[in-house]
Amino acid sequence: MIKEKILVIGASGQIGVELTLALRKIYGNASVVASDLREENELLKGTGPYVSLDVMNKEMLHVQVIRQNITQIYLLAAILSATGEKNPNLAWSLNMQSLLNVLDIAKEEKIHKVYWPSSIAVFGPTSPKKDCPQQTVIEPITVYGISKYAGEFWCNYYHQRWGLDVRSIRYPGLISYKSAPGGGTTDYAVEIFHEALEEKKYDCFLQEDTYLPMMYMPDAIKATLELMEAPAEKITIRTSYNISGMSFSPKEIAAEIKKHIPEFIISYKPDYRQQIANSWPQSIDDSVARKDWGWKEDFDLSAMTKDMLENL
Ligand code: VAH
Repeated sequence: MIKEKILVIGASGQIGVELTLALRKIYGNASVVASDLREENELLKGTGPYVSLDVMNKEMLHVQVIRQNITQIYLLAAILSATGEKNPNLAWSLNMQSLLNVLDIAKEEKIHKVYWPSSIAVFGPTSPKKDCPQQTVIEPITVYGISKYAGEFWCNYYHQRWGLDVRSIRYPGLISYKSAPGGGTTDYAVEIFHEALEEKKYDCFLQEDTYLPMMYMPDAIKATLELMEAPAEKITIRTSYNISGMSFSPKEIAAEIKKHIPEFIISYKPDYRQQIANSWPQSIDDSVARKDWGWKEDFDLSAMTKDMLENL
């Protein structure tokens, strides 16, 4: 059996840290090369090899893939929805060129598998708000959503045209205690825990009744690994899979936190991110992922809140 050697690009980010640690548990520390433009995240130090890598430098990336005998690539580097609206050209350039660099090198070096995350941010105001299906009207209004939707079709193209085994998941908003999120509209759902513990209060940048699809990071990591380990013949979606964990509003997560911190109070000061949130679905239909590769979430709002507060 060929020994797998995995390159994680964007390993110091919110998903990258936890995915790198999970992959090292499965494949062994030395078999998972973590890389990022930023310096190594504290949680990764001492757990395996780390290289400084700019995914926009295609030649450098190609050299690393050959030199390290890479057989799988996880590309997690991206500019998210809120930051992307402040710098649309950079968001488009980074989110698209990084993917095109990886897909092209993966084709040339016959990489066994590629993983690239999309997002429920691909859906726009004309998509169904409740139980938004895998296939539906999809008209994103953020640069982040546009880049993720375009990227889905590039993944599908490389699979159809050259047989590249590239797989993808449309993540909901992700909540974790190990690593900070970076520039997303759903980041309030992480900030609120830190503020509740430190300040016993939180000024939320979304309105109280803003329902959004969310997921606890352990479930997102589980889904990613289950998708990547599923037999290729079970994969019927080569753009990107809808998955769902839970949906909640700021009011609901605040009420759940108050069960543990009774004195916690929340106030609402919506900003430009409210318009982004309003354009997304409130809940997602993930029946195709459940059928194709047995997806099922473990955490609901109550279980996540308990686990977050215990670990922070
Ligand atoms: C963002 N956390 O807020 C990301 C996510 C569904 C949202 O893609 O931009």
